Amino acid sequence: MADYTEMWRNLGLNLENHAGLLAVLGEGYKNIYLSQKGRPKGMEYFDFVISEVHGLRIKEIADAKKAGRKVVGTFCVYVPEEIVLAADGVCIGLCAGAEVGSDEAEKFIPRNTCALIKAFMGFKLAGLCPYVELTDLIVGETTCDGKKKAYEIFQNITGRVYVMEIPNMKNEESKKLWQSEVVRFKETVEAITGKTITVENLKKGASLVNAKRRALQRLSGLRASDPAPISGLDALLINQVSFYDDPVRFTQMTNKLCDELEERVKQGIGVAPKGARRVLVSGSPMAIPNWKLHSIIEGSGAVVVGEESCVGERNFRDLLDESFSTVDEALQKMADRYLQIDCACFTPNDERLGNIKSMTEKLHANGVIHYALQFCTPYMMEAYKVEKALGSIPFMRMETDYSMEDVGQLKTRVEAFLEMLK
Ligand code: BJ8
Repeated sequence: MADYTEMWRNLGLNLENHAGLLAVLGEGYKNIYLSQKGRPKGMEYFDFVISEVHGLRIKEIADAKKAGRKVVGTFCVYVPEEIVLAADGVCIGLCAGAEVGSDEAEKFIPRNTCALIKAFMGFKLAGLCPYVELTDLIVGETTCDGKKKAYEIFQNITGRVYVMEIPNMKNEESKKLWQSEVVRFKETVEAITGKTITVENLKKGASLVNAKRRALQRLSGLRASDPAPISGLDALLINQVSFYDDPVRFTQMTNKLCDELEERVKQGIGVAPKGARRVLVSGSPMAIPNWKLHSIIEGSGAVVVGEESCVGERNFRDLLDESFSTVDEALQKMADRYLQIDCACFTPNDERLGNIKSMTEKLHANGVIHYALQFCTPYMMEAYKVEKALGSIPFMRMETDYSMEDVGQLKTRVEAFLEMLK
């Protein structure tokens, strides 16, 4: 990696702590990722992205900013990326998946807050997140209570938080509210970027994001094969990278990897033997570098074949209908597309139950592990309905955080669960 110290200093990072973070991340990646056997060659690109996640990618975004482009940070898959791209903005995910800066975060938010919220606050407060420092606008949303209230504090800290109001139900009144929120977001992005969003650039944005979704759908489809041509860990990583990377390059590299996976499927090459136990992971999102559950499952000899999660299927399941001819029509279609997302913040949320069942069937999963971050009430609560809906399909509920303290205990539980799948 080149020397980016000057760039990090200019961004106001805490250089000493940041060096420590990169060292831990590098070591963790080596142990969890690079030790896997039989990885596809196409993963080299994603290894490179990770090695440069605070380096080259940050430089690219900083260069884009110098060239006049605006940077929009998001925390949720309800935020329409197409609008940001239509205004020639750069859209990046800001969720964090490591236990960092918790002491700092706990000065502002309660101890018993979900790890994802604590981490994004902690990364900023400890001076460890170059992405947040590059943003011109940080988009929050009214999903769970923890996020909603944390954004108020994040606004005090950063001064550039904008919150989209996401309804809790999907009735006609809620739809109207959401449509008006999509319009308000478009106007906000226009104001920040100084660019008028036209139907032509919305078409361009829609086609970029749909191409990315199609590549991820293709990857997901290939994981249905037995033997699985790619590990769950690698597929999770690709989904995590989709929130950071340049969308055109990401799509190209994911499709290239899928070409290789298709070849593997034809030749019966897999990362685990044919007949290995197959697990679907469902629930709270896993932001980078949260690889904990996948590494436990795959370290126990099974393979993760899908993620029913926002860092996974929920992010790319639905395409945007590109057959619009006016800005209003595009925003309408966008509102419809995004409101289909089945986050547990909605009530009722029965679509999610059907989606989990159909993923289990399509991906030939032998069982489902429902993953909720501790204190993530929406997903913890919804686990009950998921278990009921799955009927006789083996199911395990797991609640954890980003710490490594419970790994031994979780491993024992996962191994016992996998025994049942035989
Ligand atoms: S659409 S899942 S990205 S809100 S894990 S912070 S829910 S307490 S992240 Fe999410 Fe959008 Fe929904 Fe997806 Fe709260 Fe739960 Fe923490 Fe969460």
